[in-house]
Amino acid sequence: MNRLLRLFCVLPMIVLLAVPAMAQKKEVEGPPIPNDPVLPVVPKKTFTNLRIRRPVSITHAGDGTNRVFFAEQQGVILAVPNDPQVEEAEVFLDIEDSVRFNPKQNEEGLLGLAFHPNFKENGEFFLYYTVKKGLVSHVSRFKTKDGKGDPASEEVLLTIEQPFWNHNGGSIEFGPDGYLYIGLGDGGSGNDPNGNGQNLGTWLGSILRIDVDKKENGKNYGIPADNPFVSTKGAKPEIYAYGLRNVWRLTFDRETGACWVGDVGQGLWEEIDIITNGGNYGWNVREGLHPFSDEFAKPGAKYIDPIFEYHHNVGKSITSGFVYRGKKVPQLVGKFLYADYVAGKVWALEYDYETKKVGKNYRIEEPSNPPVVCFGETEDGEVLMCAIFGDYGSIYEFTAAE
Ligand SMILES: [Ca+2]
Repeated sequence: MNRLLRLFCVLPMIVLLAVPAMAQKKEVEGPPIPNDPVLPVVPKKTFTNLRIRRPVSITHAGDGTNRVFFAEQQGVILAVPNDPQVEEAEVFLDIEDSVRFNPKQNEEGLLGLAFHPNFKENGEFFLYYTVKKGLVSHVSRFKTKDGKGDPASEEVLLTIEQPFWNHNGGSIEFGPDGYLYIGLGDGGSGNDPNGNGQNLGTWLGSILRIDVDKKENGKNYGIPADNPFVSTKGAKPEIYAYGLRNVWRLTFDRETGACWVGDVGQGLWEEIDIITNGGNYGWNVREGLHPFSDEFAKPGAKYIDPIFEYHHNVGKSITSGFVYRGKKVPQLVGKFLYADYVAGKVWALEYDYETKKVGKNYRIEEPSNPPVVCFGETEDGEVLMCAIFGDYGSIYEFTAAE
């Protein structure tokens, strides 16, 4: 495969650049394209009166207000009532002047938003963003003032050096244990040139887990006692799992607490992982279920395979979503919603936690082939999906077909 194409087709959000390049290339050779059954579920546009720039994170505050929060990649958080007809959004926080975002290198920006589980009481929320100057990401705590986010309240928890502009990850989510999980990328470029995926001495290529309710050892956070590498010499104690290339979205199943991750592949395979404490998910020794490189392989290392993969002849950049636990669409309950940004396809995957086996991988058809950048959950438990057309996001809800 053409090397330039390999670099281009790996990123969650570079497709605007990648599509013209790919149009001139041969189709990727690979296994037969699966004939996925179609689920009678229809994504329907919602919040159509709003003009939201690139909403790459959608969530709620868990405070009983049932508001929906859209984090625009440029650095603005909008808040609206959970009403599809709403016409105006409130600016909840604006830190655009502090955020590095370049539409031509569009993996940077405000990439993650999570509200503290006790937000209603303490007014704390957390952001992941790339900093205006230099190649650095921050995970920061903010507080509210008069009901809105207060930019002056920022307290930086983590400063993450990023060797390249791409593969910043950027998911932040509170787990059922109350700790903050942070999904990172391998630092970027292509093929993980520095071997960050297999290196426990760097945060890159890992999922981190921190305790935001403690301050220890001169840091603005604590390390959970059962983080897996707290006693490993040379390892970063924040690391919870590693061997990941570019986590493009990490979520928790509200019913089982399982941590689901989509890991964007290099040149051939996109994968879905269920993350366990201390797990090594293989990159860059493995890509999906396949060997990739021996360069940074360590003797005796054990790699956890993804629960599911798809070839680049199906799609080229996974956007992982949620195990649906809403009420509106019974056909979706218990299935894992995800999409491919490049192919504009949406699926719902069956998975059995007991046998640890996937079942059917259902297509959810949407004729516009939406370039899906994220999924979000509302406070009432429904799932929203966002695709970006041009400079603006289109928000979808899921409905049962007539
Ligand atoms: Ca992997």
